[in-house]
Amino acid sequence: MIDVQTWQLEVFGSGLHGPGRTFTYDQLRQLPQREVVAFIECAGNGRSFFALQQGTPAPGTQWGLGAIGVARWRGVPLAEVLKRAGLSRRAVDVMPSGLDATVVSGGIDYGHVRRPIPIAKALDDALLVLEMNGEPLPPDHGFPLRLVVPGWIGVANIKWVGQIEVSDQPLFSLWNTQQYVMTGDAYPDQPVVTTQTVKSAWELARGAELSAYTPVALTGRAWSGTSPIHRVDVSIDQGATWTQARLNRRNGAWVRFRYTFPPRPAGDFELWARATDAQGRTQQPTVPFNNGGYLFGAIVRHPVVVV
Ligand SMILES: Nc1nc2c(c(=O)[nH]1)N[C@H]1C(S)=C(S)[C@@H](COP(=O)(O)O)O[C@H]1N2
Ligand SMILES: [Mo]
Repeated sequence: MIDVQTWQLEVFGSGLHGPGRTFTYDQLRQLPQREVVAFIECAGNGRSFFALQQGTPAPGTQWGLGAIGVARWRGVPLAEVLKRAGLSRRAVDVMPSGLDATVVSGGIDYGHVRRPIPIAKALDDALLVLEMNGEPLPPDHGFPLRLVVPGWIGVANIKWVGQIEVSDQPLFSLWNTQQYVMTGDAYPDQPVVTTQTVKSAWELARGAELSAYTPVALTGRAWSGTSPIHRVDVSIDQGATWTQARLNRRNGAWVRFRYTFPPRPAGDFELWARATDAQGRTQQPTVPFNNGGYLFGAIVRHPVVVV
């Protein structure tokens, strides 16, 4: 665990007027604070479905849909810290760096986990958080300081931040060149992964048993990296017919949906939930493959057994 008596945040780089500056933990706590409810979701959430549903496995942790969490985060807007460090109008990229071990692969040391975000996002809603759900950040989630980048993939949300580089040139690290980039036949331009896609998940075990000839109240969650969820539709006949689910009040990061599974005789069924966000992005039956297995946003076929 990092000792806040000796820990300091160091802000430096060519995107600042002067030499930059450091901030102690207490100094950060005295700056203006803001709160946001945001999910942190790994870019690889849902990766196992590239194999399960599309027959094209992607290497890496075979996540189902559990690589996401939502919390209430409180801290200092990154913009406030950058301003006080002497932000220049020439700044283009802002790159926080973690104090966890450097990453060594194939004999090469790639340095600390770090990944740039563009200055526009940095000044918009990126938050240097000190608290999670009303308490100091737990060690696992980045104590003493973490960057929360709402709507962006997990790795943008750097934990245990010790340094922030502000640059007047684009910045590169392992995490926006070799990793977290869309590669494969469908992505000749190899775009860097930034925002999360639209997804939904049932709050139900895969293969759960439902009672025959009985209506069953089911729930799930839907979320999107770029705008609130607008609607969720459900199919239990492989997309032939759809029923609009009811949406609870959203809490800023995801929304719970409700659907009543209708009376059915015994047999195997698949629940399909299809979320659509306010920008009209909607879950599709399949998604093009990418080598990293990122952003699996297709409709997930959730098996249930009526008994
Ligand atoms: N310093 C640092 N920050 C990091 C990581 C890391 O390994 N080191 N992992 C990233 C990835 S890949 C994800 S998905 C999220 C996970 O956040 P959580 O542990 O709070 O769920 O943290 C991100 N921030
Ligand atoms: Mo991740």
